[in-house]
Amino acid sequence: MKSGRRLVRYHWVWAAVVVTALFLLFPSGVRAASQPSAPLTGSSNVAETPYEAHGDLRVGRSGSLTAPTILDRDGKPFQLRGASTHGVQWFPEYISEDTFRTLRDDWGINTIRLALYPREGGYLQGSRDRMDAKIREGVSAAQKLGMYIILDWHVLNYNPNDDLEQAKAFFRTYAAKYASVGNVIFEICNEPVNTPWYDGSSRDLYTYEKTIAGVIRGCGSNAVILCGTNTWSQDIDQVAQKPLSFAGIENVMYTFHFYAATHYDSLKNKLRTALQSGTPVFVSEFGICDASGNGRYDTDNADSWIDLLNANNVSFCCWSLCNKAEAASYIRSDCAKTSGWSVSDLTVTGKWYRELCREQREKELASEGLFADVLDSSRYYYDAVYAASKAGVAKGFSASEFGWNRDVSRAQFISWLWRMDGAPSEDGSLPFTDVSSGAYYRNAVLWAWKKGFTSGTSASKFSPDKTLTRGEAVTMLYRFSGEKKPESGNLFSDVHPQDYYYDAVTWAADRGITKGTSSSAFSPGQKCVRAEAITFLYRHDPSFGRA
Ligand code: IDC
Repeated sequence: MKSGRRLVRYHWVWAAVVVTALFLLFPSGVRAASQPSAPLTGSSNVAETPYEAHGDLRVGRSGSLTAPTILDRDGKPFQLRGASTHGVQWFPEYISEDTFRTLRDDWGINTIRLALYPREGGYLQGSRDRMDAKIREGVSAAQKLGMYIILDWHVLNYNPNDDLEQAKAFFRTYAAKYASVGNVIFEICNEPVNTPWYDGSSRDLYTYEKTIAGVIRGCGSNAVILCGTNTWSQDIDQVAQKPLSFAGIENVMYTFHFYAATHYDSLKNKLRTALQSGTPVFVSEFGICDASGNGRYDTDNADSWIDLLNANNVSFCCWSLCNKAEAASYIRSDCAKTSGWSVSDLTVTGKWYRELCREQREKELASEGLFADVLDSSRYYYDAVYAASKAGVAKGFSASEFGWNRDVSRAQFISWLWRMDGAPSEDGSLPFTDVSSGAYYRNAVLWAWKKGFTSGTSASKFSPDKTLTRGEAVTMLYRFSGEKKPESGNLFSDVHPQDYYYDAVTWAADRGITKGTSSSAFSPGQKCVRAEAITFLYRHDPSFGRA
């Protein structure tokens, strides 16, 4: 049941992509793919959001990782890919369900970070009511969309103890309000400066964070808590001397920030030192430009930073979701849209981050055995694709893409049938001059020819690369099945007794392997896409020869 639910994740992500692709492929309607489906088992239509798939998070050890990391409900390491807003007092328009949905579906983002500045005209300086309203709107949108959301007390450039009472009041309010809302994460101090991690005084960071974490836990919230570190959250290596776990406070991580055009090896080494010493790290903010949020970009160095984070399952959020005229913004300053952006609406940061997150989402799905283009369990080919892949009969076009709407070659289809028969090795020679001795499909063609499942496209040609037609697919399958044609008659007006595929189509219709492309047409000459071909095989034998 668990894995069944897993398999339907993100189907809403791809629905739009798939529909668009269908109309591009079949402008006159979705004929080929809308084959009436036989009853399919083992799937549901329930969409699974990131939160539905991963549930409440906790911080714990996993495998060979040197430091505790984010674990999902199943205890598996999980990486958050987040979008950090700019200051909510300045850019409240991006805290909306539509914005978050675009980020989730089009960008592959699973987390939103609300940058809640106490100062700079923020929460403690006149914007409290407006920001409270935005926090409520943001959290309920994230709940609805099944995304994680970080409430970031965006201390910037001062000692957070200066506003300790105000911070306690803020977190008391929100930890109590969201104690039972599992997708909320608290970041209690963005970027302090001149505040040592621990010096035994009541003015150090340890004191501040222990106090605030205590307030949050006191309200009954077991949410993950992110603690800032000194020097704009760069001194992550100081935490190990006295982490909050020494005081019995769990589910805590420490934040580390970098900007790729400013920070290079020496800062990477600080991160490595911290991870080696077992400090759980969360990159709640980074940029691919310089630390001012502006200036040049260094995407090569950003890629190198991401490699380091990925190798350690460190979660990250990129600065910032707004259209301010500065390099860090995702959206171009001349674009006022707050959702549904096209790529040309994005800055270098926006394009780079969207690509990164989309790619990482695909890898994440592939690692769970999912193809990013086959996530909608209501598609007629959904069960067939995963059953074929599990049986080793049809692999994906790549690790993350099945290629359901790509053509199938004759060689490919013969190879699938051959694998269903256990991939026997065959001796002998072929009459076909276009099947070379080193071809991956040679054994399969030899097997099919000896068994009489194919006689080629002429006496000397098999035409391995030719795109398979629906008529050919059903004919090869009919011969492979060894079954007899039924007594019942043919239903399709485009299939006639003199056609070579007549018996095969009649058989396939009788067995429920095909219901045609409409109630009266089989479209025998139409090319067969991978989804259709694999579905024919599946309906003939759902075990793909493994039963
Ligand atoms: C920057 C914004 C900029 C704003 C400034 C002061 O990009 O528009 O004027 O804050 O509020 C951080 C901070 C983050 C900074 C960002 C870029 O957490 O607030 O945003 N940055 O300077 N740390 C390192 C860089």
